[in-house]
Amino acid sequence: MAASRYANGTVLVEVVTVRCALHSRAEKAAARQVRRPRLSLVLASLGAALLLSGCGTAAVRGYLPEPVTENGQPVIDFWNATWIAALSVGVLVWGLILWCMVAYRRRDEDDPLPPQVRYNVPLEILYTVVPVLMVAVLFGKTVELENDLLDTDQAADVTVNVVGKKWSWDFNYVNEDVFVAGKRPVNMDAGERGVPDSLPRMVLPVDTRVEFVLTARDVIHSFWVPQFLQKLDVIPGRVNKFQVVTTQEGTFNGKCAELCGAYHSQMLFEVDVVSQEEYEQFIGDLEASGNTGQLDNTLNLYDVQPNQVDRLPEGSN
Ligand SMILES: [Cu+2]
Repeated sequence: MAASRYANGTVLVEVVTVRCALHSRAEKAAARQVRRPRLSLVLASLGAALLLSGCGTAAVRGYLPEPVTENGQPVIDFWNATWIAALSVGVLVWGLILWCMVAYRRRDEDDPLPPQVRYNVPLEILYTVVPVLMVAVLFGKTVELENDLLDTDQAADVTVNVVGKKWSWDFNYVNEDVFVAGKRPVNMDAGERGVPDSLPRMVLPVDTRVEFVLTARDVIHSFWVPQFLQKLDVIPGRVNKFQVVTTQEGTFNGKCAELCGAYHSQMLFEVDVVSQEEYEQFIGDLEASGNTGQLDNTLNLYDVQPNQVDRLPEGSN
């Protein structure tokens, strides 16, 4: 033993020092044991609070609105996959930065400076190729999903020609040959704000494939029902389309998502998804009130472009 080389007094001091060290290590370990349950308790309480407050389901869908069409879930899945991929890259990069900062921090013996490394070709090729591949995969997946969302090959049960106009909407029910005419929700002379009662109302049957055919009377608008988790521009002279399958009854807000002028923010509408009977009742009411025929594209400021005419539903102008 090294201690045997010293006088008795020195050995005693060393034994006391070792005992103290052991003692303080045992104290620290005990303290850690006391701390551990507290930490797990805090995490468990946080998790429970999150679930009980309803944040759990919102978090599962990446804080997107609750979907009410069949297209919703694929959009949520893609959104979650995208941000998880982005966060993983972020965590990796932040981790590497912190590790470099700690492991290669300046030390006392680094005077003036340690050897400097200027470049590393294999590493640079790696961190160029990997992000390019990741962006390519994200791009490919985006195109794939977008193609699915805009697929209109299947025959729809209900076709609605949605017409955007400053600052309201007309809805032509193409097959039923009835229409809803949106009134401007604002009295511009009096400066009154729009009220929900005056909003145009689109009624759709539940569990039904609906095709929206989008046209504009004047300027560019965008047809957006947040709970559909997709939106599409409404462009003068063009005919844009998409389909949804309604999955849930309820009343959902719709709005214009393209700045289209002074009262853009009041270009609102309401979507009511109802039972088949209620839908038929709604169509019957429109017929009874004389809203028959179509508010077609002859009312637009600009003609539908010749190469777009084929995209209009049969019988529409
Ligand atoms: Cu608009």
